[in-house]
Amino acid sequence: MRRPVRIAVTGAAGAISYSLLFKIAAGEMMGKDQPVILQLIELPHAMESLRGVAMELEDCAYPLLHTITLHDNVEDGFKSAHYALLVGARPRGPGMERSDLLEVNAEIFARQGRALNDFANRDVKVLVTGNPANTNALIASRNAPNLSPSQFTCLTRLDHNRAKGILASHSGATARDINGIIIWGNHSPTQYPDLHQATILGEPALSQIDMDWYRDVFIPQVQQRGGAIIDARGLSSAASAAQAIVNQMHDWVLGTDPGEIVSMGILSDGSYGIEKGIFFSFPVRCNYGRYQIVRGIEINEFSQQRLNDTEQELLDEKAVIEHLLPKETEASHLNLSICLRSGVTLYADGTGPEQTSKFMTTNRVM
Ligand code: NAX
Repeated sequence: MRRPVRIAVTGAAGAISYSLLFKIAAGEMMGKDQPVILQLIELPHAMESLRGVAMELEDCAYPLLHTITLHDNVEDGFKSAHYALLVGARPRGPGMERSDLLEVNAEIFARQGRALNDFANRDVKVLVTGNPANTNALIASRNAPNLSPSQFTCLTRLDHNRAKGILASHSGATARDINGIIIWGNHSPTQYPDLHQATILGEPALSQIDMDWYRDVFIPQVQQRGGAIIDARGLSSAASAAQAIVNQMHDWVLGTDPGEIVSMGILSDGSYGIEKGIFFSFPVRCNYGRYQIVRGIEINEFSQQRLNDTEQELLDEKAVIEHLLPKETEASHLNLSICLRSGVTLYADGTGPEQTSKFMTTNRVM
C-alpha cells in the first residue's frame, strides 16, 4: 500500500463537499490504490455539522480513508497538506455589490494563501472552487511567496463538463465521443465555450451542428448553466461541481489521456495574448503532475472578441482587489512559463529555484 496523501478541504460541511468528500474517500480522485488523509476545515459555527459529515464518512468504512481530522482554522488544517481544495467562500449577501464580494473573499483567500505558504507541503497543489474562483486563486497565489504560482489553479472543469454534456445530448453522441472542448477565461457568464477544436467521434463538431445553434443556444446555455440549475432546483450545482473537482485534480495529478484537452483556470503566461498575471481558463494537457497550455490553436475573429471580453472582466476584477495584492509576488506572477516536456518551470527573467547542490542540479519545482 502507498503512503497516504493529505488532502485539505475548506467549506467541508457545505453542499459541494457533501458529494466531494465521499468521492475522494472512495478513491475517485487520487486513484484506487492511494490512501488519503482528509483534513477538513470549516468556520467555527459549522464545526458541529462537520462532525456529522465526518461520522458519515467513518460509517462508509472506505478502505482508502486513512484518517479524518477536523479544523476550525486554515493554519492547522493546511498543515503538511499535499493537496488543498479551497471550496468554502463567502456567498453574495443581500444588497452586496460585486466589488464587496470580491473584497470580502480577498481577505479570506489572502489568509488561506499565507497559511498554505507557511504550513502546507512545499509541493502542495491547490484548486480554488469558491467564487469568484479565478480572482480568489490569484489572491491566494499572490499571498504565497514561497510557492510557485503554477501550484495554484481554479475550477473551470465544471464549465468544460457542462459544454461536453450539452453537446453530447444535442448531437446524439455520448460524452466519451467528444474531445477538444475549450473553456476560455473566467468562471462567470463571460466565459467562452469554444467548439472550434472540438470533435465528435473524431470529426469536427462544428461541421456536425448548426452554427446558429452554437452561437445562439449553446454558448449562452453553457454560460448560464449555473443560474438555470438554481432556478430549477432551488439550490446551486453541488454534485456536478464535486465531480468536476475530482476530474480536474485527477487529471492534474495523474495526467490526461493521450491527445485529450481539458480546461483549467491557471495563471496566464501571456499565451494567446492574454495579459499575464490573471488566472484564466486555458486548454491544457497534463503529465508528470504538471499542466501545459496547448499552443498553436488558431483564434478567429469570433473567438477573439469573446476572449477579449472575458479577459477584460478578469482585469476589472483584479483592479478591484489590486490594493490587497502583495507587491513582492508581482514579478513571479508576471514571469511564469511552464514547459511540460522538460518538466521544468521557467521564469522569463532567469530567476527560479536556487541551485545549491554541487553534485547534481535539477530545477523542478513541482
Ligand atoms: P455552501 O454554502 O453549501 O458551503 C460553503 C461552506 O463553506 C459553508 O459550510 C461555509 O461555512 C464554509 N466556509 C465559508 N467560508 C469559509 C472559510 N473561510 N473557511 C472555511 N470554510 C468556509 O456552498 P457550496 O454549494 O458548497 O459552494 C461552495 C463555493 O463554490 C461557492 O463559493 C460557490 O459559489 C462555488 N462554486 C464554484 C463553482 C466553480 O465551477 N468554480 C461551481 C459550483 C459552485 O457554485
